[in-house]
Amino acid sequence: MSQTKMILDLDTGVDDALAIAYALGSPEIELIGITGTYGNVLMEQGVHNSLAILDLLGHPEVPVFRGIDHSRTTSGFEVLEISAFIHGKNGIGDVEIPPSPRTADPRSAADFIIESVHTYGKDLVYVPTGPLANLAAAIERDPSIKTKIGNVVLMGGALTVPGNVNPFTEANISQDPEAAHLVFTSGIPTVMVGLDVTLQTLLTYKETARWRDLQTAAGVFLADMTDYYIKAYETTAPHLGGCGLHDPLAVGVAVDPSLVGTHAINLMCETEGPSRGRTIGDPARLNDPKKNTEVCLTVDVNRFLHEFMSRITGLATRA
Ligand SMILES: [Ca+2]
Repeated sequence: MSQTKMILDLDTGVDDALAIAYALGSPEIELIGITGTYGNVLMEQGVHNSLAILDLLGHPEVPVFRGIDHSRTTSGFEVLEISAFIHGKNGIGDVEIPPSPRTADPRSAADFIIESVHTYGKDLVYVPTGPLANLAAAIERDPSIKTKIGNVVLMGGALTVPGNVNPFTEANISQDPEAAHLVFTSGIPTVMVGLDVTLQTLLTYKETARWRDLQTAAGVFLADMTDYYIKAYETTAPHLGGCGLHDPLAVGVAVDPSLVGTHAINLMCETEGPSRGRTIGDPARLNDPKKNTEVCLTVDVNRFLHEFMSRITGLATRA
């Protein structure tokens, strides 16, 4: 089987960690690298987490790259209190795991993205689950990647539902609306896996108990970390009855697009006024027959949950 090459771009919190596990547990995918961004945690903490999680899950061969650590309109970044509440101070539910003896690759995230697009072309899928800062930087540095890359499947945004930062904007997009606008209007092919679908795919203690029962280091880690996240959801969104599987759904869609139903649209991101950070149709390209973005609006919840559990449980049994 020829494997799709995947780069994950992560602000490694709890659901990012589950996205790593989903990718590593998918035989259709070769995870060729993780690029680091900021959001749930500081970029450096995310890189630290990604290295440690890759080692724990039995894949120390996957390189990790430092990325941009704040938005293009700010001089720095501080983790929001709500992010620390949802993901824990260390980003992975305050669960302690051994730090990796490895360090980040010396190349920058943007350089690795550009290099990978030129090496793998249409066989490469890039999955960002934080702000779109690294991809925006890569497009600015080498615009030729826009037509050469296979696909960009991003977790972020909201089209038919309100945002989760305010009624207009979703957390990842809100971290750098200018970067999101640059990506959406660049012509690069994107699939938006936003709150429209990720708040339909929920995980409960029933599923995490299966991982703990494996009695492997990976199984216990995934269960303890995710339980912290589910507990936070009981406070922040008690009506849901579980935690949202945001980032893993983006990996799931990258592996198998038939899990979702999509709407083709040319998107933009508003950068001014109270609706700053809103992902919405671009009126200037309404009549352009070529649509650059597929927005996920429906998801086969049961089939996704089955894929999620079987892939991650399989990986955690071995690791
Ligand atoms: Ca993320």
